[in-house]
Amino acid sequence: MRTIIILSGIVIITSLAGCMNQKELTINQNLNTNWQFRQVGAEQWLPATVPGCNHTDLLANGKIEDPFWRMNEANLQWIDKLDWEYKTIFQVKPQLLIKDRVMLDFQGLDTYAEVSLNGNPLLTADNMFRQWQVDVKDILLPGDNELRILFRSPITEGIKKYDALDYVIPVSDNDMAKHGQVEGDKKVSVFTRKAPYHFGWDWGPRLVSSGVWRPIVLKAWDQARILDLHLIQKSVSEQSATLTAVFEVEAEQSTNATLEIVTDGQILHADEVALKPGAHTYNVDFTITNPKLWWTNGLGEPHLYTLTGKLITQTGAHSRTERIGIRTVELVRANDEYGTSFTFKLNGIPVFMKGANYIPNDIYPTRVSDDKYRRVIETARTSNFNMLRVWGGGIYENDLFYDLCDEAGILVWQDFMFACAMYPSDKQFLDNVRLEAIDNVKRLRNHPCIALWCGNNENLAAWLQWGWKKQAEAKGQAVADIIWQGYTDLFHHILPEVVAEYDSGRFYWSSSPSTGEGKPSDLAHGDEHYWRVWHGRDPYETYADNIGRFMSEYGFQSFPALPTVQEYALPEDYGLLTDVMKAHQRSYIGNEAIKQYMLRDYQEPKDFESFLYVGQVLQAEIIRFAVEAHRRAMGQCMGSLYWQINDCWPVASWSSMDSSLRWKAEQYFVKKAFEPILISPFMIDDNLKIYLVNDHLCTLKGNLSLRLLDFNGKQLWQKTIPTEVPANAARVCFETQRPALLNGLDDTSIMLIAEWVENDQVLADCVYYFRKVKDLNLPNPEIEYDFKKGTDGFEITLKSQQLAKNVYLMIGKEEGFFEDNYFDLLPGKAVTIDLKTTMNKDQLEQAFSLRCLPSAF
Ligand code: BMA
Repeated sequence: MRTIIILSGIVIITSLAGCMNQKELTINQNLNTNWQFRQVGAEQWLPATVPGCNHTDLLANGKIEDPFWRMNEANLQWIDKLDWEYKTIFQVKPQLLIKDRVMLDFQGLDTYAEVSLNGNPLLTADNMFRQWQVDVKDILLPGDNELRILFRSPITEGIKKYDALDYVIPVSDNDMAKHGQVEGDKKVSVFTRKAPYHFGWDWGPRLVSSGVWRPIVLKAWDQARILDLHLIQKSVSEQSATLTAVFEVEAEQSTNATLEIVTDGQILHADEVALKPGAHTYNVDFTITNPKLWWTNGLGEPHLYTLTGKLITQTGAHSRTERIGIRTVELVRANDEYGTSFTFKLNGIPVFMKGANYIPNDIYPTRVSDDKYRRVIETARTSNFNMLRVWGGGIYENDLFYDLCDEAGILVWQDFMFACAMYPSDKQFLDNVRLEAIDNVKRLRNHPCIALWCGNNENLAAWLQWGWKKQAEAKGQAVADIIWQGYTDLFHHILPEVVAEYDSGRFYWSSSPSTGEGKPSDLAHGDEHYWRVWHGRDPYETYADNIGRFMSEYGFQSFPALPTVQEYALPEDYGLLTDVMKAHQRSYIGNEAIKQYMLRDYQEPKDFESFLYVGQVLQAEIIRFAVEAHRRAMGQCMGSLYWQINDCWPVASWSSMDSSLRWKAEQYFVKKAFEPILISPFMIDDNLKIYLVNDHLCTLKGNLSLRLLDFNGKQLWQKTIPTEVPANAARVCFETQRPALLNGLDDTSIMLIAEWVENDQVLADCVYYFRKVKDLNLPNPEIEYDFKKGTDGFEITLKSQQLAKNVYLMIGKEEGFFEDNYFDLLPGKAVTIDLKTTMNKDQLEQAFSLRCLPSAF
């Protein structure tokens, strides 16, 4: 390879390539129109949408009812037992037909697919997560071309594989085989490389769909094309970042070409290369001077560079554009006083990870709009997240998801798609997964948001800690051995090898939770899923005593708000134990668990609607308690990802935002609990400590103001404490004994207001109560409010002479977003809340209502 020009920094240069003819070498044609589908054997073809799936096509044709409505899901279990056919007729653009090479690129076929073009068998696919490319130059016709895809039933195919084994692979009850009316209740999900959550989960329906779930594109080119562009950051200093662009180029025959790296229309570097026939890689080194770093949300700007890799030959050019962030991410696992750290360092700085687990946004991922993706990531950003975990029971997300995380400064903990199950151990399965991993690692590795690759979700925990290993051994050591062999092959060899080869430098973690390869989780060494609260029914206060090095899962359920419940239920279904409510609650411990926890802290709500409201407040308080406990332990603990930000259908679940993207109380509470400055009072054995957590990278210097007020606003005690909190640290700033502080005051009707004040500005605050809500003497206040037109809606000013606990502002089914909600309105203090909405004032006055906690009992 001969270097023509060596440059650092962005300067305009004229290369030889600039003089060449730059006609586009490639042409693409998206085959997304004119599709039809039918059940195999049926006469009639019906219109279909591609990308899409058989369920959404049946729905669009009026052949099935809305799967989310009441108990319809149960009636749709026949669909996955059948085979389905899709076809389209397309004409090829003439300029495409004359190209040297023409490929069909199938970016996602779900799952067992047999593809033919003009009657010629083209492809047999068996993995939803892989991409398939097939040469079609010799098969394409000048006029009409017919593409047909036969999708075999994932259940029937799964049963064949299940029956072929002489042992049963352990799989959790998230595979709801019985509910899916599968013969013999066989849990077949693990045999098929298909989104695990399609087979059911403890927050999702069982709707096992089939179809073309990502685009099919005809790709044609002359001479050569860029198959892939990998941008590797080699070193970074304030002065410069050195990078290598690895061009993967497929060439028809030996030819000379120029490879350029271009940004903002300016060439950063150009190399002349001799292309060899076939697919090969060519490295181009380049430098960016004075690089702007990529930072996570809250720490700085997530600066992105848009870089185009250009391949220029004598006859034309092909380019590919990628966005990168200049940053370093390390996962530091070092021995320390607590065990082994689990600390993400961004650009050399240890950063406490704040965020949640993320599941697919719909049981039918193809109908999730770009706008929905935007709103979910915007929720994460405005809720002060800096990390999302793409959990292993869903899908490797669409490019847009990662683009949005790049832009929002949100790191992604990326699981490979394996969850709560053991998997087949045979070579064919493992080879298939290896190719799946390569496809997805290559697709995602340029994104600065990707922080870590993780092998699986809870498979190791299930094997070692849920008793699966023992159960397998009871069937014979050979059975246990073969299952474990499959596990180690996959998670200790194949996946880490793929990461090392295709994305070297990014951390691989074999299982979440664990303390390392093959080692069960404990609080001192790895990441932790803490489920004694909810699944174990332990009091939520135990969060404070069970803090691991990185809390990658913990959660508590609530129902969605009434307008979302109305999307799946009729008034006659309202009740915890009605069939419809039970069908939209998939956790085995059910709706009673919510009630059980509720009655520990609250009186019994007077009706269903009040139950929904109190349930949301309960969930919010519990998760706030957990987040604060984790953040107070900053240093020992360096991450808190609650389970789960979103939903894939309307359901009672652990989500903080429901499937219609309505924020639950939890979302508002975590937003506050994840603020860069947190005040967190914590009482243990009558000893009250007030912590300040500072996520900023500079020392906090100001006053901690403490006041005791009664519920009518009378001040009973006050103290101002000049305080400093070092950068990136948590500190106890005040400590007292409860009896000394309360000094005989009635603790059922007082609260502590804590504020962090810098230069007369309140930068953080909190309200602390000394008793559980059911023991408080809450007033039944009158809340005055008025609306003023704001920029994107209205400003609502609220005021009450007495404490109004957990004020809940509502607009029924109308579209709108309250900037804050479920908050405590302090006596005598006016608060203004922004409501983003397109409603006019009359409509708002019609739709608006509010309530606070005592009205629920
Ligand atoms: C976790 C997850 C999910 C599950 C959630 C709630 O362990 O990994 O499998 O949905 O718990 O039970």
